[in-house]
Amino acid sequence: MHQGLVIETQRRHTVVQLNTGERIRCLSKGRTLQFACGDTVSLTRSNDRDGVIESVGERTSLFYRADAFKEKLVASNVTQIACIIAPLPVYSDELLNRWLICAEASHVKVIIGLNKIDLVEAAATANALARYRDMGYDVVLFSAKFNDAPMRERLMGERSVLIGQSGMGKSKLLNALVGEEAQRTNEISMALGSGKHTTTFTRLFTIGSDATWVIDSPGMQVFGLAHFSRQEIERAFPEFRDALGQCRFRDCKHLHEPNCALRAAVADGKASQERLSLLRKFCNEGEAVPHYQRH
Ligand SMILES: Nc1nc2c(ncn2[C@@H]2O[C@H](COP(=O)(O)OP(=O)(O)O)[C@@H](O)[C@H]2O)c(=O)[nH]1
Ligand SMILES: [Mg+2]
Ligand SMILES: [Zn+2]
Repeated sequence: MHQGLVIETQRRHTVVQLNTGERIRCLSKGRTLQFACGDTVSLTRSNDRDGVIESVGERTSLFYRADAFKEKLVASNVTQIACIIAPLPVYSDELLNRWLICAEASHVKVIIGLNKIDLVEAAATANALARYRDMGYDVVLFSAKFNDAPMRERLMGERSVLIGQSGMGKSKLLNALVGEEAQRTNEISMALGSGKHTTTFTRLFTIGSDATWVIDSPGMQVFGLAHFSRQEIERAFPEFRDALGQCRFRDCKHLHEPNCALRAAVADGKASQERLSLLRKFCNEGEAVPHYQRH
């Protein structure tokens, strides 16, 4: 039995890097065994290049999305979620909120990276992000093309996953950090002919010493939060935290109930109506699904 780190997850196979640096293309033993980039796994080798993943080690964190029908693991054992957005193409503010909430509810640090600040349209986007700064989030302005330093600084020493819609510049940032050369050395993907420009799979790169991880993921247009309870979702909104438990009714859904502390927070200007609407929406998603098995 060998131990290794999952560094690439494709639809049909997974690439595991052994401590020796060797890369093994693996199939999973059973359909129920789920893993993601960043997982430590035990595997048996079938030959020089191939193997079978037998089990997954304990995790310090797990970042994944879920709807009523299925769940999709994104990254394991990360210390930080880096949400990457850009002025162009237009990003989805609701998706950004989903990542923020998922990170909070998963107890993983989260930062917002606004890429392409070389574009004139970036000024308006930066202004729109001020409200996230007010909530306490670190909003990092950078340009993967011309100056990645502000982002690089946040990523060094952390184990991060880059999350974002397609076209935001995640792969460009990764290129700037590790160099295209390093990415090309992943001969297993090359052998399978996945050298396309759009990222279709998740892959992990280490920078310098192995302390720094950057995981690049494919663009995500949906991100379900069905695996979190109402309480977990509510607590994931920092600006509403003081108001939690202060509503007149214990089971307040923060809709039309009298003396709702969350609605009062909005009326007092401590929180926005948009975020309260998102809170209600995300809570309903979770409650549509009775119980998810926790990983
Ligand atoms: N102007 C500008 N374009 C960028 C920047 N970063 C990435 N791009 C462009 O945005 C497009 C999408 O980048 P890519 O890294 O593939 O995005 P991904 O889908 O998030 O991985 C490419 O055409 C990049 O050249 C930047 O800082 N400034
Ligand atoms: Mg990409
Ligand atoms: Zn309420």
